[in-house]
Amino acid sequence: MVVNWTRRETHSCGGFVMALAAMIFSCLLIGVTGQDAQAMTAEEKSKIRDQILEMFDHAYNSYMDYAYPADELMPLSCRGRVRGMEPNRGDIDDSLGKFSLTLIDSLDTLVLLNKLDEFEEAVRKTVRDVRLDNDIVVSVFETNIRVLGGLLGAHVMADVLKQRGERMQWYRDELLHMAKELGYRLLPAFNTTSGLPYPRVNLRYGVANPLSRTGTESDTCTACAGTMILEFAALSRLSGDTIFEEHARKAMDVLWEKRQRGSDLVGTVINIHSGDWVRRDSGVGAGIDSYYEYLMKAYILLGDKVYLERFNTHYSAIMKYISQPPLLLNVHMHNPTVNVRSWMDSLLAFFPGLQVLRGDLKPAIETHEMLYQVTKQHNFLPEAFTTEFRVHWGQHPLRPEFAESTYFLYKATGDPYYLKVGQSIVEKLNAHARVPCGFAAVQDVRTGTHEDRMDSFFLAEMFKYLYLLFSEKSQLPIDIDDYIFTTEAHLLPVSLSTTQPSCHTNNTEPQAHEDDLFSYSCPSAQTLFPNNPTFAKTIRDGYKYLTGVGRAQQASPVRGIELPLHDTGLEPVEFLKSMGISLTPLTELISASQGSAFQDSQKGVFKLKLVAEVSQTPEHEEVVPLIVQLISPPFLGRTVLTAGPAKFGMDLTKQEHGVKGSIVKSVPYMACGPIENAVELQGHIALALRGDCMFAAKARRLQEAGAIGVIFIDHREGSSSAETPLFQMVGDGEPTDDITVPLVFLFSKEGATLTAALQEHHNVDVLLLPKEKQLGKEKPEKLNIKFRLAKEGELAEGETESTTIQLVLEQSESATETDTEAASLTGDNQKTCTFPQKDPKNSP
Ligand code: DMJ
Repeated sequence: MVVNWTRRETHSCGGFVMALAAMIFSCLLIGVTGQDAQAMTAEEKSKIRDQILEMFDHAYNSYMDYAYPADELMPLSCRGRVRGMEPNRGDIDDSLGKFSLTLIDSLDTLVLLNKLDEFEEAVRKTVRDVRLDNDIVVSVFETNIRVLGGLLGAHVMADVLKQRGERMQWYRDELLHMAKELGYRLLPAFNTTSGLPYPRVNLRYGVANPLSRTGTESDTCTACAGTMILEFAALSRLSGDTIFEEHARKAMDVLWEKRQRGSDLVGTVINIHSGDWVRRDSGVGAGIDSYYEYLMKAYILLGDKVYLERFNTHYSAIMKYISQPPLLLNVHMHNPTVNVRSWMDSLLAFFPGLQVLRGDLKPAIETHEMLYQVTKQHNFLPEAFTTEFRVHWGQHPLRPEFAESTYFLYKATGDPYYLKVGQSIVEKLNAHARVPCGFAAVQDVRTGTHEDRMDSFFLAEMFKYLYLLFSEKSQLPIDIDDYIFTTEAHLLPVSLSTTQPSCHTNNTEPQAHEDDLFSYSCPSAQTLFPNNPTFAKTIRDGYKYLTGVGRAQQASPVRGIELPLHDTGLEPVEFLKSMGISLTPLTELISASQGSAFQDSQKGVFKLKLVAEVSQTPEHEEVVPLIVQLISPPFLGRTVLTAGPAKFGMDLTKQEHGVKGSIVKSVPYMACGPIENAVELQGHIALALRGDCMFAAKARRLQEAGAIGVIFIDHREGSSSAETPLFQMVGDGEPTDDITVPLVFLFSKEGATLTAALQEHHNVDVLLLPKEKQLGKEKPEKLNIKFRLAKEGELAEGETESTTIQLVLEQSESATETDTEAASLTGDNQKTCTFPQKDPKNSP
């Protein structure tokens, strides 16, 4: 179905976007055939749905049986976590307010999973048992998204059930009253000059009170200040009390005002008094994530187009600087072409889901696929992983973001592939996180060890997204398209946009920006990928073996390595360890796959799996600059482009004369699919655009097509070696020894010079070589000083009595080490010394 969502005239605080969420999904969805996953039958889906229900029961009942009324379950010790009675975990404990956190966070999940008796019972318990006035310091952000959001979502559900006349007839808005009480307990946090909230508040004493034990903080994270609007606006509109929406809106206005005007990005940490940025790194993960999410969703929930326009402005900046498909990398907000770290955090896994809401499917599919490959390698997403997909921080607290994006992508594509992804999440949770008293967080995905922790978001979010993934709309107790998910997956009705808002017009108008396809229209999959029902698969295919998992056996990095000492001694292993190389004995790997053949290893030969993880790869490795020198007429070596090297392929520093060849553009230019101009490429150096798939995948393809080298050109507009430090291209996590051609990287400005040359002259010969070997570069001139003995009679009278040495100065451009060597070899009695002559240009 092609539906164009035409430009709509909405007025601040008065728009009507009730059906927006539903429209976005329905207009994105197309019939999908020919994917790389068989469609699931209704029976298969129903089986998995039952499995999810059983898992939820196991988690929820464990909490209720062993932990309630505590905030969280400790699933290894089968008891509740009560703050102050367990070792302090720092910031993580700030979400524990002695208010039965897990119960409140689970309420609307109970409804969605059709556990209506349990819901009614849980609401009674909440109303009866939960106190919100404890003398305890809590995180404003966490309390808002989990507790306030939980109470509001549950109130909305309770109301729906009551209206149907079957259940909850006793309900008198108690949850809404509790939400309002909590709202008032959070409000003191907004008492700052800027309007940005304090990060913590004492539920009983607020912030300023001497008894509050908080209020000394000066900074907060962007997401902490920018993730209040949905809950606070819903509270205002449901209760009729305007104050909440006003405060949350003000905080959003400040963040928008403080964005970096050049890049349109925001930093990670901001000073709540001055509004100055404290940490200027900018990404879409930890510290910022839900600020962007709430801009988009505030528009959907509240119908105020200011939020959408702000979102669109930020989104363009994200796609320009942070999105480096399939990666999302933090950059410096003032200097956004500079990546500030080489790892990603798992919180960014929500981003493909947000991109689906925006209608930008291609990068969503790409990043999601990358994340899926990482989960294949490590079972779960580690909290942080490097751009080479190695574990940077191995913890996994059962976060739901990957399941969330999987659900959104399934809704948008209808591709059963995403059901398979969902199934793998279910299986991995059961296999690696399930324990007798619930589900335990993973302390380190590399070892699979558990942590005594089951965060409330596991029940609030994970089970909602998984259950929805395998359910038909008709199987749900509510029409899910009438609701928007908060960042904690609580359900707020989009009908709130019709409730007269409490707010004043936003005081900061967004800058005018060029509209693109997505700014005001609903981009259908058919518009985006005309007549291509397998678009999702085609996009995914480029990332299939990103981490090496699943590649055919012959490419497996299992090697036999000859180590020189005894076959039983540990010394070689220890020796390699000391070099930072981890080795896993092959015996641990072969029993399942290769059987006994490997067992009969010869004496003195160690058969090992080379994990090839150099444990301490320096963050700032030295990058040897290379050049692309244009040598054919009319350039004749005068045009020299600075290029970056690769960690694989031919090592150009070891080539005496570099590699020479004429350049040919690869078709397709991205080189992520089959190469169509292999005949033309034979024996030439290929030009390929960065993006869509890994450098190694492109290099392999082009090498196979006959290219003798590859020049990759950055796809990010405006990048240049003058502004961005060179980096080394990395492989795809697989051995890259098969790639033998030289590979160099040009930023887009240098790349444009090269492609312009090619367009104008058709035949352009280049030389790829290290910068220091650049042809025709002025070498320091050498001055030869020669000594010789004067011949008899040559000297003036009176100078003959003793042997005289005459110093002859002779400037020679051509003097070389060979000359020197020749001189000494021939026994010439002229003694030659050389030293560099002073650069005439620098002479006074
Ligand atoms: C949840 O509490 C919310 O999704 C929040 O926005 C960040 N992440 C956790 C779960 O990972």
